[in-house]
Amino acid sequence: MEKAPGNTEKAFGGAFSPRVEMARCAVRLAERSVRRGLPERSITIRRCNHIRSALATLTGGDGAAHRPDHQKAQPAIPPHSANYRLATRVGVIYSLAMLTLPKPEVIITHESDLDGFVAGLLLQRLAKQLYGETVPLQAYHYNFWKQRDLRENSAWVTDFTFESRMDKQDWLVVDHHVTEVAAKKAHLHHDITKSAGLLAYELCQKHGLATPTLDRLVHLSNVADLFLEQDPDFAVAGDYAGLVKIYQFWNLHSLINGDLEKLLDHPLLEVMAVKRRVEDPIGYEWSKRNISEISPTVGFVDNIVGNTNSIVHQLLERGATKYTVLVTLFRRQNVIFASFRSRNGEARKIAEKFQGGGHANAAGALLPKSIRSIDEGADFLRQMLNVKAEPGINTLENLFAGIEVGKK
Ligand SMILES: [Mn+2]
Repeated sequence: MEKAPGNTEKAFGGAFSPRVEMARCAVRLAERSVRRGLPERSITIRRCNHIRSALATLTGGDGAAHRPDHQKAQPAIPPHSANYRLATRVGVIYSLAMLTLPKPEVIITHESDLDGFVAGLLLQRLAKQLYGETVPLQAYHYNFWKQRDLRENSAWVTDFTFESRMDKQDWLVVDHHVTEVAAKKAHLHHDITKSAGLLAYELCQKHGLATPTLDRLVHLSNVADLFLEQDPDFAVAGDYAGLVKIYQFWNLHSLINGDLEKLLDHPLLEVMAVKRRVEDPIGYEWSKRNISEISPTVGFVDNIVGNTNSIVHQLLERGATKYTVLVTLFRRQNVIFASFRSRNGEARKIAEKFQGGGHANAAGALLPKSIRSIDEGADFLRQMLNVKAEPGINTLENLFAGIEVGKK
């Protein structure tokens, strides 16, 4: 039986759900803040999240599923409707929260993958749009980032886990890693269901920087970063992600001259597609026969050809190994980099023992500089992960810290 629409239902186009209810509350909250003349900065992370959800609902993001089919093709919200005015109002408030930030002294991103690459370049473009200047971009691997002193008064950080040391006034953090820390001073644009690139792009979209080319690139990067295997673009997305792995962050940046659009349909993707078709099956078969024990649960996958990421993923998915965490090693600028993968959430825990980080099932760490080769790297991992508790050496972390100090 049809229920007569109440005021709320009228205001939100007849759709009614807990989400719409939340959106309505968020709109009230935001409007109240503005009426009271509260500074925009007082719109905290929690409110920002509510507002973002409210916007998604009002602009038909999630509400679309509840609408009858014949309405789906229509614009999400008709201009001049109550919804349109509310959406505009909320959008403006959200933008104001951004505009109260001073120009960042630096934009910092994660060096090791396409997501960091896309997110960093998008934020740089957003800063250019807002402040008319090119803000320098810096990229770090986890280990260096953890040691970096956060001296800037204002900065934007993306694709790094939010930590309390980053909770600074005039700092914006755009990230998707799980965090226990709530932002009290910093602006945090956070959602674990989206890649950092997509979150950065959402901010760009609010400032009129969306283009069909960027839509496509951000989609591909998102599919690759979140490993959305059901997406029809999954294989191609992997080719894009491979570009950063094969050619590396700053080389790729130079090749496209920092112009993200040039990445779309770049001729090097042809190389990536051939590598995927020819190298990956050969690499999978070879690696499957070359897994060695690091600890009872961690296996080291040797890899001589093919996309390591996809080979390791397939080894885990197909249950081709008894190990629950697989580690691969590769050299970057004379440092050995360890990449950990799992399906049971153990990968990050292992990476953290080596001062690294990342996602629960996909994490990485740089090994100490004294480790010169892949073989030494495997031995080092073996030693560190098989340390028996001895008096004086309480934890693996202490042992690792000892090695770092020893170098100085
Ligand atoms: Mn990421």
